[in-house]
Amino acid sequence: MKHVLLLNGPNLNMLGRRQPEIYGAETLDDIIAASTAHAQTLGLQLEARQSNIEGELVTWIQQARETAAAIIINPGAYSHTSVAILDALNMFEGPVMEVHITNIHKREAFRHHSFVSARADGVIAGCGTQGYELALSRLARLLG
Ligand code: DHK
Repeated sequence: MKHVLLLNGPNLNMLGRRQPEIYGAETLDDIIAASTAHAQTLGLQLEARQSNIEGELVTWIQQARETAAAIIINPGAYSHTSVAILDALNMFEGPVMEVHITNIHKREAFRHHSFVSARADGVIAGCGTQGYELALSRLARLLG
């Protein structure tokens, strides 16, 4: 089974309690459970991690070079600031899908640019938490 690393960045551990009118009522645990089930139907094995710390995300991406066939990442606010996460992803050889729960292009101007998009093979924004399942379906296709 191909291994997919699902990374969520800062404040996404607060989903369900964090501005639910913007981010929805589902918790990160709900998302991970639904994503794990969907991954199984696609013949993929999912490993989910979340951190509020940029360097921790960078380290996990570096380690994924040895352990994962693909990465799904919602970098949270680091999307808009982190060259370090972009650099780490540029060292990863498999497909990368970038997910944003909200449509970042419909929000404040500072959310319109994502450094990660310069590396991502696909970007899903504004599909709510379903975006994670869409990303998995795309990866199943890309991984063949
Ligand atoms: C999540 C965040 O935490 C924000 O900082 C981004 C993204 C948008 C999301 O839509 O999932 O700007």
